[in-house]
Order: sequence, then structure tokens, then C-alpha cells
Amino acid sequence: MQPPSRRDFVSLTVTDSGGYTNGKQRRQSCWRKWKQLSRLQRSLILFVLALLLIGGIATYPRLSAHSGDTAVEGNGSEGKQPFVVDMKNQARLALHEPPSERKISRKRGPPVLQNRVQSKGNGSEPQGAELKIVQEEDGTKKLISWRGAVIEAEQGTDPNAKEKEKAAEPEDPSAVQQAESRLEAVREAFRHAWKGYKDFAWGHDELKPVSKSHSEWFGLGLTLVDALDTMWILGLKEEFQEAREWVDKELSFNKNVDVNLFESTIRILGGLLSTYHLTGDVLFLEKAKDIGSRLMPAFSTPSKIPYSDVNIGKGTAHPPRWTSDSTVAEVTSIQLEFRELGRLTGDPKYQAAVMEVMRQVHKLEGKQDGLVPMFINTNSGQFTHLGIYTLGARADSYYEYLLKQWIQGGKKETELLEDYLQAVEGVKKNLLKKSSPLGLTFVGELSHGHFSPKMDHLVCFLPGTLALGAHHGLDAEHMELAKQLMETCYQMYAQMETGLAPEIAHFNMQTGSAQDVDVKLADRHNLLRPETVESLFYLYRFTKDKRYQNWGWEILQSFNKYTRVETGGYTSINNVRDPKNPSPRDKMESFFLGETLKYFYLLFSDDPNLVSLDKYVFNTEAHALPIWPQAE
Ligand code: DMJ
Repeated sequence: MQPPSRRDFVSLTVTDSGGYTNGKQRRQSCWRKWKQLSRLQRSLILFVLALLLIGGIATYPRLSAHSGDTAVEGNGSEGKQPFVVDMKNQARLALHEPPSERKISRKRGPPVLQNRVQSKGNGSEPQGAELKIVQEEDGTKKLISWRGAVIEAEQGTDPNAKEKEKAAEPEDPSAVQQAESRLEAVREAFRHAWKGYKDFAWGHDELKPVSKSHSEWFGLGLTLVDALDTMWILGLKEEFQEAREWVDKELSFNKNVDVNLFESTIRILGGLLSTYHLTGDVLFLEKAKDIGSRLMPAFSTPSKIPYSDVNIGKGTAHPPRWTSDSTVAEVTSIQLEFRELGRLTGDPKYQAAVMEVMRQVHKLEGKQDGLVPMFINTNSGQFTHLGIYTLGARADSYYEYLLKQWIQGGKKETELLEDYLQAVEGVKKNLLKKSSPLGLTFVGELSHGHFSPKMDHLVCFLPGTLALGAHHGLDAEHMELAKQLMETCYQMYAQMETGLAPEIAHFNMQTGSAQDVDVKLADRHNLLRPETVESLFYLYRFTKDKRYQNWGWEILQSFNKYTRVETGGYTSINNVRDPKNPSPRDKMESFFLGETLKYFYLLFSDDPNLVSLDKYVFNTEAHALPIWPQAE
């Protein structure tokens, strides 16, 4: 912007000063007029003013009560008033009580059996969304989508009210059409993946799409359970219904199998809790209680830091054969799920077990500026293998869960927030560098004081987490860093010949490098991981910058081009640098349906109420858990 010219400056000064002088003169002449009045006239005026003042004070409470009533029927965006509504809704969600959706959904049953009404809505629902109005016991009304997402704002202090209004404005028809066709492309991709799973792996853990067979990890129908809430969110009613049948009739946890505590918590317990919350179907809550209680033996260790493995049939737990260590990310990324299970069941043992882990990790020595090592010993409770700090494998979701537990618990647990903020500073101080030639900001690793420009694809959860923190009131700088890292994660895809990111990237830091991202031979695989799409979703939700959707669209097309298997399913590949022979690995990980496709869908949706980030927090496997009401 140009500085103001001399003339602009003068004219501005004259106006301003003129205004001031006029005001002063007006005040002086009023005073003169007042002095000219008789004593009787002055007393009369003062009497009338006093009457007006008393009348005003007397009517004020009625006026405020009226605005509260209005808020009950409002859309949740009228200033502070929705808080009145909010507290009522929150009371229904009080600790140890089933959430309000549950009461509703018992009547609702599975989606195909629901009654549906058309929305009288605010225009922000996706086309064809089916909505129902539910009357609560206390007389308040709520609008619930077919998928169970609560449309009316439950949480009155919604910082995004303005953005929501913006999103509800009528859009350019071609943009609406584009959004709908992208959403349909995700539904189509899901159906294709599901077809492979159904035809060749039904009820098993993972599809092997190339050999048209399956693989078993825990023998618990992992892909099916992980995908339940994705089907619900995508509106795939038939697929959801057949999967529900399987959960009802076939899924049993009374099995002599060893399962990994972390993986089964985030995928199975998290998946069941999320599906319960979105659908309100108690079948999923009952299953969640069953698996949750069967996982508890993992915490019976000398230090109370859990073992990595549990036999859910025998009720025994153990560390891996070669060590008594557990992975730090694994023991600190089961909290959201067990805390929620504790809230729903009213049994304090679940929260106590996982919060004890957080309490210990909080005060442990061996961190560097809030960054944690990768291992912790289940006997001593101490960190082991000190000196290596990464935001990638074995540490990643520790950071994610610090923030998300703080959000889940209503932003009251300050130790969690402090540890998170300290860690972000630790990242900035120790792990952030710029690449060449584009000057991308990336997160490297520290090994005994030596910096390595190595970044796992897993680290791409970080832009989304930083953005989520900023959305929930943390430093706006976190959002700036999120945007920079988002660009980097996108470039990890864009700079590869297939348009798909490798498992691990090395960033060039020397000037004159041909491109920023280098990939070692052993790191060229792509496992259909979700982290970049996940972060794109958060960035788009909060900024509405279409660039993030477009990047996601490019990535979806690359998945379709290089990983889609004709007979059904998608496969991980060995070589993202060879478009002629990406070399299929013959495995579709459960997180492709649980996370990657779900985040694609949420990214392309312009409906901020489709799993509102002011009401839910996603666990590290993209399963939505409610943010607890403030009363708790
Ligand atoms: C998922 O199981 C979870 O996202 C986990 O936090 C990391 N690994 C996979 C996806 O990459």
C-alpha cells in the first residue's frame, strides 16, 4: 500500500480535528443552556431522567431471559446466547451417563430402519442429506443427520460460528458440482475397496487384493471394524448394514489370540466407540466394553507402563520376546479411547490406568525440550535408548494425544497442554530445517546431537495437529507452521514420479540440489497411509483454502492410478519412483478404509458439521470421539 499523500494527510487531519472541535463546542453550549434553565426546569428534567433509568433497570432481566429463549431455537451462532442451550445439552452428556444420541438411537436402530425427514435446514447440509428432528426428554429439539451427526450446535462456545455462516452461503453451482463429484469419487473408491474385501477377505483382518486372498493379524475382522464409521460417514447404508450384521453375529473377542494393545485400542476399541457415537447403536458400545475390559491385563506390570501384547482370551499380557520395553507412542496413544470407555461405563479403572501412564511420562527425565525418546521400560518405568528424537515412528502420536486429550477433557488438564506446547517449541528448536531448492520447512530427527534430514511420512500428521491446536485457541503461529509443513507433505507426493509419497523422505539441504526430496532405495514403498490427507482435511476445514482440496484430489487420482487393483481393493506398492512398475505389495491395510478414504471424504465435504471439530476429536486411527461437555 502507498503511504498517504500530503493532501490526503491534511484533509484527514482537518476532518478529524474539526470533529473534535465541534464536539467540544457542542458540550460547552449545552452546559451554557443548562445554566440558563430555572431551578424548577432542571429538577423536572432530572426527575424524568431518573424515572427512565429505573424503568430500564426493571425491564433488563426480562429482556435477557427472552434472548436466552430465542437461543434455544436458534442455529447456535447468535453471539453468546447458545451457551444457555449448550449447558442443557451438556448436562445430558454428563460423566458416566450415556450421551443423548444413545437415547435417541435405541429407537433408531440400524440406519436402514430409521425414519427420515427432510431438512428444514440452514442450507449447509450436503445434497440429499436425510435429517431427523428429535425431541429430547427435556423438551429441546435436535436435528440429527442419517449419519447421526448432530447438526444443531451443542457446544455454545463455537469459535467457528462465523466460518459456518460463510460455508452456509449459497455457492457457485459449478463448485458444488465439483465437490459432489469428488465426494462420489471417494464413495466409489470405498465401494471398490470393499468389493475386494468382501469377495476375498470377508471377516478377516486384511485383504490381499492381488492374490485375491487375505492375511490375519489378530483374527478380529480388523478391516471391517476399522471401516464401520467410514461407511456411516460416507452414507453407504447397505455396506454398513452388512458389516453390522457381521459384528452382531460373528465378532467375538473370546479368542485365544495375542493382540497388540495399541493397534487394537486405536483400531478396534476406537472404531467401535466412534461407531457407537455416530449411530447410537448400543451393539457397538457392548462390543467396545468387551474388548476394552479384555485389554486391561496389559497394565499389570511392575511399573504400570503397559506391555505391548495381550492375550484377550486368556487374560494374560507380555512384552515382545526380545525386550521388556514398550514403545512410547504406543503407551501414550491409547488414552482417548480408554478415557471415553471410562466415561461411558462409569468404571474409573480405565481412566486411572491410562492417566497413570501420562502422569509418569510427564515427570520422566530423558526428554529434550519436551521431545521424548522412543522406548520406555515396563519394569523400571524409565525411558530407554536415550538420545534419539523423532516425530515419526514410535513417538508420533504421543504429541498428537497430548493435544487431543486436552481437547477431549474440555481444555482443563494443563499438564497435557504444557507438555504439548513445550514439545512444539522443542520441534522448532531442534528439528525444523529448510530444504533446497524450494526452501520447504521439514521436520528432521536428532540422534545424539546430530541432525538428520530424514522425515517419515508418519510425521505428516503434524500439520493437522498444529492446525487443530490453533483452532482450539493456541498460538496462531502454530497455524503458520502447519501451513508450511502442509506444503512440504504435499511436495513429498508431488515430487515423486507416481505422485505418491514414499514411506520416508530425505530432504536436501545443500544449495544447488535438483529437488528437495530424496528417497533411499529401502524407503520407496507406499502403504496407503493417511497422514497427509488427514492434515489436508484439517487445513481445509479451518482455512477453506481450495488449494488443499485440489492437492487431495491429485493424491486420490494417483492412488487410483497406481494402487487400484482391477478385481477389487487397493494395494500398497514397493516403488513410488517407478510409474512403469510400482510393484504391488499385495496388501490393503485396514487404515486405508478406516482413515485414508474417510479423510478424503471429509476433505472434499464443505459441511463443517459433518463430524464437527468443535464436538469431536479424532483418535489416531480417524475414529471420532466426543469432546466432553464442560460440566465434566
Ligand atoms: C495408523 O494405524 C495410525 O494412524 C497410527 O497412528 C499410525 N499408523 C497408521 C497409519 O499410518
